[in-house]
Amino acid sequence: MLAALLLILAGCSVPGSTASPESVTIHLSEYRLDPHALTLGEGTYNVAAVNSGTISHALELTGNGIDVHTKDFAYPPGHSEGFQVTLRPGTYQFFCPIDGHRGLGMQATLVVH
Ligand SMILES: [Cu+2]
Repeated sequence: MLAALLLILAGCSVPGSTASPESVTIHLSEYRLDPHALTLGEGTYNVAAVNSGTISHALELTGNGIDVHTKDFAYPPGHSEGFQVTLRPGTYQFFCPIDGHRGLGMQATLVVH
């Protein structure tokens, strides 16, 4: 049973697979995003934003005609929100939309090719 589950999970991350979206996890803390630079292939992704910090944060992704964000523009430590996004080749920016947090370092560059 466990082996079968692992096979299913592995199948989801095969490059070029169109069966289901791949997952990307971003950790939010004061005042950074981890990872702070990402490179992905084009496709549809489930982005999870985990608040690993000690104050409220959120996540927004803009660029290449896209502007998506977590349901809440601020959610507390220990909580996770996310969104699904279809990415075409180009350059995007992840950032925390809370006033001032982006300037303090809560941003990340995403390159899609
Ligand atoms: Cu923040």
